[in-house]
Amino acid sequence: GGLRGATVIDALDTLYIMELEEEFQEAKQWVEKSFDLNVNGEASLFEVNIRYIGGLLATYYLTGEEVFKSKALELGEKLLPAFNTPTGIPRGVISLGRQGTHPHFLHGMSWSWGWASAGSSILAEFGTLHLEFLHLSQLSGNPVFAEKATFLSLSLSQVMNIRRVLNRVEKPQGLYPNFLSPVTGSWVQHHVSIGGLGDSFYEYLIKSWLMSDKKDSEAKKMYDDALEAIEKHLVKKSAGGLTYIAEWRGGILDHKMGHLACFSGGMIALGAEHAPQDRRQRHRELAAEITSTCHESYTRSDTKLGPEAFRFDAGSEAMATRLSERYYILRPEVVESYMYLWRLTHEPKYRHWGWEVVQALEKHCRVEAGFSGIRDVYSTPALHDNMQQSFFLAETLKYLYLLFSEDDVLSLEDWVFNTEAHPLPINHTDF
Ligand code: DMJ
Repeated sequence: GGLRGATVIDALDTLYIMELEEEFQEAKQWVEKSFDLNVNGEASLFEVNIRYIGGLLATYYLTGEEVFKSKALELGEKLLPAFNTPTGIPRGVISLGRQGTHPHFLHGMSWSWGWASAGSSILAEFGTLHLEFLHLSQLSGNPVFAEKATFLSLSLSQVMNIRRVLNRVEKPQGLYPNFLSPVTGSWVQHHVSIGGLGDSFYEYLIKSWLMSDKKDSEAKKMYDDALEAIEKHLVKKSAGGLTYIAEWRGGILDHKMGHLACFSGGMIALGAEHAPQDRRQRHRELAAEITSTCHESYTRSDTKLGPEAFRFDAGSEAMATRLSERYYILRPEVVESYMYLWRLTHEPKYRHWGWEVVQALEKHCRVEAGFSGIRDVYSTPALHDNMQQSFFLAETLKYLYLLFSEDDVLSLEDWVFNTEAHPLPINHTDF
């Protein structure tokens, strides 16, 4: 059961941007003829939103072809039952099949991840809906979709409600913990991370403001305040002079940075351009330092690819210390930061660093059928895991391509990238 074709949908806009016309047509035909939304099984609200809806919306905006819009709207409807909770904070998992006979499927089922503490919802999941849901809601206003309009306008109120809950709840030291109860609206555990479980929540605050053409000042304030708390409590410098962002567990620091957290170099650089004068230079430097630390995590490995997590303790700097953290699954975050830093500074080192990654991918990850993750970045010849994650085509290759393109290819003035690197247009006119 479940949705199929994640790689096809995630790759659509990359194929289009790279002008791979034949492959794009083949993928489009698959969407038209074989992408079946009436399936049973369960799905992650977050993943469906960032990969499928994000991919379809971006491809619609790039090509203007209706099929991508209508599939995005249809899928959007299927996600709404997840919001049926006492607080309106959605749960992480939804069942895709129609439940009961209600025409609007509002009685669909949703539940929390079994691994998330005490039935909680994850900050990076319910906090990463805003960009896509705003576009869904805007598109559903089109008369062609009149029938769906009232239903889909719910998408706007749902994400605004999430923001209300987050604004109201007390933040320990101004920080946002990763687990929130969808029943009570309070935090379930005090684990704070700019990497996994927290990451894209922060990203969507600054990007919501940018996508609104700088009108959504509430999102901007939340971003500025959150970054201030992060700077104060989580940003550290190692003995060897590397800046990193630690994790926080009930007040105790874990001196670890996940590969996922490496997106923050790009995010902070992007935000710095719009930071209050007194912080602008500091944020630019912080972004550059974090990106350089993430680059170190790559250069210190034998494959020149970075581990899933690296630490700054027990004499280690920017290296994985646990066997279980040595793998690389073709993740994009480091090249994502190179792309932003290149576009914003034009310092050639970012292109050099990106080229090192291209070479390492060719050398260690290329296999007959595509590219594969590797099990240990510190050992050669690399052992393949035989998986090509869909974000490799959606993000890693797209960001590398943009790193070596002119600035007007998906200009940062006109587009924001969702957390899966799908470009969504900035609203230069009012919604
Ligand atoms: C992607 O699906 C998205 O970037 C998400 O925000 C985090 N994880 C992966 C890539 O590593």
